[in-house]
Amino acid sequence: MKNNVLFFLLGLSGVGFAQSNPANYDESKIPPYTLPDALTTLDGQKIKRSQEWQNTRRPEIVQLFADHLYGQMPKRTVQMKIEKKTPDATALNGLATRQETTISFPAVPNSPKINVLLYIPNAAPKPSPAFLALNFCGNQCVSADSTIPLSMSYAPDFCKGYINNRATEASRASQEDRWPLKMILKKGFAVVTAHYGDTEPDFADGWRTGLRGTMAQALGLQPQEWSAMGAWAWQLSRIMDYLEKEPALNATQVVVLGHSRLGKAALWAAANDLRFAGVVSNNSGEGGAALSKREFGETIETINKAFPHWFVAKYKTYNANTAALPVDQHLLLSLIAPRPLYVASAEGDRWADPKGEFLSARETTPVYALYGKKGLGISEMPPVNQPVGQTVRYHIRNGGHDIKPYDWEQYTAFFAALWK
Ligand code: GTR
Repeated sequence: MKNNVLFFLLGLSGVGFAQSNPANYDESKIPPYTLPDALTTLDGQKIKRSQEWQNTRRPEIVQLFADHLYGQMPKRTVQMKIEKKTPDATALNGLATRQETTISFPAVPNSPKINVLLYIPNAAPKPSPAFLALNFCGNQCVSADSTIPLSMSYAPDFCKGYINNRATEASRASQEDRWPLKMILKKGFAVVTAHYGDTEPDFADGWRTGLRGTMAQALGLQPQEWSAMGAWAWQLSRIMDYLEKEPALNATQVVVLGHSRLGKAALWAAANDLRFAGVVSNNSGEGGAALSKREFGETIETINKAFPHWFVAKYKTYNANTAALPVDQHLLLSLIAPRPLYVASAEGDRWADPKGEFLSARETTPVYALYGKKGLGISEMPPVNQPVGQTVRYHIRNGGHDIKPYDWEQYTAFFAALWK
């Protein structure tokens, strides 16, 4: 079994990765830590107004995360080609119009193609708000709809119906329980997805054949100047470039959503791209919503050893020294302000540190207050299955590391109430 998968399974089981220090799940053993103040700049300036946040502290924090975790995002753009297939207005028993669109970069040899799958609600008023979320196992995994082309991209060993990491017909609908399409569409939201493997295969040297290797010259970035998380965040923004031209969608109401590693990527995408009108972090854990300095469950060391390509080399210098890290994830979440942000945990997902995800979301309160927006509004974790908060919202549901219909029920209700 490939190392990555072993650690993944250990992670999912909540069993600490058998690293030099087994995972800590005891609150009393959390080392003392100090969180960097969101409203104090590196040179000690106190931020009191939203304009100061936007002009000074916010860009400083984006650069800190680029330097220490996710890498630089390309400044150069590359010409995109958008090829739309003929839509099928009878999809999902007439509930939706299915649109398949391929994004490519013809000027760059061997560059990735991003195959985007959209389901647009037929009954809802147009243009529709949308959830944009990458998938782990190919577009065909989200639905039994047999007309969805099988992904040709690499998928991790945990994807069912794959042989040697390549899709077979048996992979169809393999993760449909994570995609309650009918419920989401009936709430009036479109669903937009693409396979994260289209941009960079998720293994240590996947960058060689992925975006970071094939487009290095075109984008003006060496592969090691950024990370797989940055590549998947870049993929989300390129899809957003396309959605801005999709008349059936309201491009000012696109929520970027991610589960687990794809939640980490979604947060980094929204930190860099203000076109995402809302963000959902579902069990994103270490390097996502959870505070690293708690060293609870998965740690910087364990994630860097299991997935060295997810973050830049600099992040590995904090493996045994989280105190030296000049940021923590509450600052990443603060970059979403003043946009609506939903952070969700699962009671059985100790590896992701639910309390660390809650505390991180809570610490965004002063930043949202600069804009007159309310955050979670409570200091202690809420009971299971009782969502809390206003512009920043949080829930911890029962069950394990996953994205379930309960989660989607809360997300659709949250954004429907904001945008009704
Ligand atoms: C685990 C990893 C977590 C999370 C998870 C997932 O192996 O340790 O950080 O990303 O994979 O993506 O499902």
